[in-house]
Amino acid sequence: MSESQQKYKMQNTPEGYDKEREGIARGVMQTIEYPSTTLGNTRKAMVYTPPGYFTEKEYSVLYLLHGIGGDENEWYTHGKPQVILDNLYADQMLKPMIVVLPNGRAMLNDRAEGDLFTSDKVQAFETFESDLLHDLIPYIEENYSVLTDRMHRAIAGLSMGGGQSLNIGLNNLDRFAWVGAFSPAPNTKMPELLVPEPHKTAELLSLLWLSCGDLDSLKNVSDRTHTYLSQHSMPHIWVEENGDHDWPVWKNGLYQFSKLIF
Ligand code: FER
Repeated sequence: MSESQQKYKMQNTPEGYDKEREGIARGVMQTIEYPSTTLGNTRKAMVYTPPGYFTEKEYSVLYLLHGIGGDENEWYTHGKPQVILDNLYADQMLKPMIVVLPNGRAMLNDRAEGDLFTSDKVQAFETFESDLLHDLIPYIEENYSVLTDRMHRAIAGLSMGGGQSLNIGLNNLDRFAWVGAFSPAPNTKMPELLVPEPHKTAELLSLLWLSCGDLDSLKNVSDRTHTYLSQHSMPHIWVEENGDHDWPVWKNGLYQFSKLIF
């Protein structure tokens, strides 16, 4: 990872980056179902295949995770990642990638219903590590034309999904070379547990992205992570932007992060 990540200057997100544009090629968003050995049931995810997806080519994969109030539809409903990514393709600013939108609450009833902060529901965001590694990734690799090495696999997410991306990504560097957290939540492990060996992590990781709104009440999680990474000379991109714990920050995170990966 390059030192320049420390001095990263974010380019402004252009006007209309998240607005549907006429006359450009579009990717396809679909809901899939996969067998989960972790939970013993069938689980849903959404999958975005890019414009012109064809199976003679092999694609990188970004796993994009939702927050505590969401499920596999949350990014699609609120973030319109397919619009952001279609626009980036039209401007030739993106490497070809499939984006998988999982349900990160790995429990039998994984709908965002009732009190979302009960311990079993919070625990389910940890259980997801097994579902992702042992069930969803193998399913994607069997059913889509994708590259399967760590350099072509990224994980990013918002809030609880940001915490998951850090916890899972940094704990499985043999599987992920690109990790992004947008406003990571208190499920984020303490930094000395996330990155116990900064030199080793720095050597393996291609990008560690951390961003948060300055009005976000959870910003202490990003602050403590950024402080530790800086103290240990661990290259990463840290973006503190104007905003709250909300979609403008997360969509901007997706826009910026996706341009940098692969
Ligand atoms: C918490 C506050 C917020 C917490 C999780 C969240 C597990 C998650 C917020 C989100 O995903 O938007 O104390 O504890």
